[in-house]
Amino acid sequence: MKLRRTLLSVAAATSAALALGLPATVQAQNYKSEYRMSLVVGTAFPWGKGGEIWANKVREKTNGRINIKLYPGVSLIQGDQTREFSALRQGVIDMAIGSTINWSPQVKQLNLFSLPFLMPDYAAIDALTQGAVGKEIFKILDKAGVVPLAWGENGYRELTNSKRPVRTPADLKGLKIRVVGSPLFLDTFTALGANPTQMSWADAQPAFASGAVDGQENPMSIFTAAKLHNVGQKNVTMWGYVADPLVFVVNKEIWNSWTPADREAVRQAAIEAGKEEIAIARKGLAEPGQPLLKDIAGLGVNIVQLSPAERDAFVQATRPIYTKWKGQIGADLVNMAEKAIAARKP
Ligand code: X2X
Repeated sequence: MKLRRTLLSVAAATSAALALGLPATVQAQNYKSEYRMSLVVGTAFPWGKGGEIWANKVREKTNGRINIKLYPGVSLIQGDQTREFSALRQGVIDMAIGSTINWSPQVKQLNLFSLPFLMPDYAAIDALTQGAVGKEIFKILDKAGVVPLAWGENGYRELTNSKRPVRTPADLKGLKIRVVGSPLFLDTFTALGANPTQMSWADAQPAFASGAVDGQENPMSIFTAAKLHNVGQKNVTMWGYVADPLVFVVNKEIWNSWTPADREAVRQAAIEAGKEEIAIARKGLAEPGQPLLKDIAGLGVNIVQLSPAERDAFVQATRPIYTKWKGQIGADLVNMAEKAIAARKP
């Protein structure tokens, strides 16, 4: 009886607070003491730094009402990054900064960014994420059951291996290459004559160390922070074949449990953190001379820069895969992306 009366009075106080527009602290009693943010990698990486920046900004802007803890290594789902989107939808994860690659098994349109050689430069990525294509993808994510707030970036995924310099598709022949996520990657590497094998990031690192796989593809910011040169990855080919943007999202129920003012604070924090994260991810790579590559070469890594003709051989070899997947992703969306890229400003 006593409990019931307490509950009733709490309910009465809450509705009175809502009606009167009382300070959010009164409503904050429905809030969780901690919200769980999923990430594949930690704060040594631009991606994880983005998570830290987002969490700090949210804490500041909500006066501590929304308190976020980072779970790197996709530890809430035992490292299985391709299950992250489902876990977000189900509420196992409250919020995340996720790669388009890891969510593409559930949201097929996200394969757009993994179409080989769609985006020739950083301006092309921006033309997609910051334009109509980005808005369309957010609509799709919203329909799929999460609240998308902002874009970040993992980066251009370059090819590395322990065996030999790769300058032509023929050089890739027979190399065992670890890939993530989507069957599109299996198709791309098979078309190039390699022997692709799908595994999580958690499983990949020991596999490089033991030599169970020869190579992989990841942004150079991941290469340096994970010290892949120490696990045999001594050959890098700068081919910029795909880039994976990151998306800042919140679970729908969690989102709806917050006051409108707090939702706006979380959204603003995500937009600001996304911009900062993109700048960190591009550091040393987007500026002339790409100073990060000099640092990497200094570690005894051989970096292959392709001539336009050499790069074109990879483009041609993967063209049938591009065409096949254009149909699977949706020709309208891919056409929209191609047009946005053709019209991009440098
Ligand atoms: O697993 C990868 O390769 C990584 C870390 O880049 C992603 O999560 C897409």
